[in-house]
Amino acid sequence: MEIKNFIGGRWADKQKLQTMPVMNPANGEQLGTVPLSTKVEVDEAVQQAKNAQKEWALTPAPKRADYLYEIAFKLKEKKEHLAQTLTREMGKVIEEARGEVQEGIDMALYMAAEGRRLFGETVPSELANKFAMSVRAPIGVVGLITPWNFPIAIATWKAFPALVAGNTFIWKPSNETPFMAYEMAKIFEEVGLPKGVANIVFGTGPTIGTAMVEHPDIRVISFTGSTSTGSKVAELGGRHLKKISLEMGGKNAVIVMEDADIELAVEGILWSAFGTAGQRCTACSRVIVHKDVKEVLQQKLLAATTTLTIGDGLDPATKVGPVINRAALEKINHYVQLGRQEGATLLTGGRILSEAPFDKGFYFEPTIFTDVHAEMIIAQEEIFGPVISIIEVADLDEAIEVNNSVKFGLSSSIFSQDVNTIFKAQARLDTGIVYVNAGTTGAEIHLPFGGTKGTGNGHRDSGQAALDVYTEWKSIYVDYSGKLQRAQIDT
Ligand code: UN1
Repeated sequence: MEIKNFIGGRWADKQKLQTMPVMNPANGEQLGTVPLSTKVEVDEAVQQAKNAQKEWALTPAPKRADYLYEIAFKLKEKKEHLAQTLTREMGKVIEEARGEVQEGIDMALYMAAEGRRLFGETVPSELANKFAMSVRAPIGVVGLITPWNFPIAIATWKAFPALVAGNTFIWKPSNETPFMAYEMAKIFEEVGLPKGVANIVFGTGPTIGTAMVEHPDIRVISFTGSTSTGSKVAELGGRHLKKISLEMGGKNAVIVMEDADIELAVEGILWSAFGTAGQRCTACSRVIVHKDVKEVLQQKLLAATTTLTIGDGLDPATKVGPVINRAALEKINHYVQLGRQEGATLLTGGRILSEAPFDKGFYFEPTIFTDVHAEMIIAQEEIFGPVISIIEVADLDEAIEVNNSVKFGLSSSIFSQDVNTIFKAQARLDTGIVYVNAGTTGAEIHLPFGGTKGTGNGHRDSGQAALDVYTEWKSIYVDYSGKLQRAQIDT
């Protein structure tokens, strides 16, 4: 199937663009092709978005929100089809794919309700007979650049707050997962979203991502992806004085204290480390364990890991699906080799699965390293695959120090039954998300999503915080005294 750009409400039919194949990572089957657009298509999309934005900004927010409700209903109606398509293009297991589509539905409903809120402030003026308030104003045309690991959920975190706030957008999805964007475009068309409000352009980062970041009429870029690309986006965007919202890497840890419920900790680690084959920004890739429970945790974790069924995510028995492509497999393998060279002990896994039935897809065995030191490369850099490192610590202080010793700060977790330990930890873990007695994944859409340090640049996706990315604050003073009142003039 041939995927097409969606620009100004039209499917770009006669495009003479080069294309790239889209593969199913579970079995190498070609699912279709995606166009490799150029600056010309970006310019056209921005023009359409710019024209549409004037009208869209004047449409009352509750009316804009009505489209989001319709989008939510369509997503719900098509949930199973979308989930299957998602598993086919991205590889995650079907129950996770359903969950991801649900995340999109939740986001649509949450932001639709914002249509009747979009709260600003009314405050007293320091002068008599004067009224003061602040409102959220739309920014204009925004650019959304989204990754392959959550091809629909992350797009909805960005697109829906942008829309309800009165912006129009150009969305560049990942080339690995264009089908979810294509399905969203169909939904935008089906609900009758005004032409030009939502535009989708497919292509590579260097070509069309750069064209978006440099385009003078795109005022905001919201990017989720790698730290190296994100810093280029920030650098280039900074030169053009754009608002750049970045969501990048993680090196998330689960801390297991000596009083933890070990069975629960094992379940939490297993799910957050090997779910989505470790390809979540929030995935657990370090286990920081108190020395008194290291042996028992390690044994139970090992036993549980060896029972995980690896395979095509469409098979409901599968617990760990493929990774996205050959390059990802090689990157993971490289880190595993590095871990061995650094002197970590390989407890289980560590192999690319290349025998049938895995030979046509991209499968990596769930892998556990132990006796890892916090400063080893495998304990510092993002691997983005099913690999964890167990690090032993003596106490809570050391656990927190190790957790905070990485350059990222997305998610962290602590398993303990002691309220003092838990509260001390949540205050000192320097991540944007902290879980207590749960793994590092599973953020809910109505809370801010994002991280500190190298994970981001101070912005947040989802929750109320997302509105800050897509709005400008406008302060309005209404003087009804009938005379000139001068503020800050001391007589
Ligand atoms: C991501 O990996 O970039 O919190 C997003 C979670 C999901 C979203 C992950 N709700 O694990």
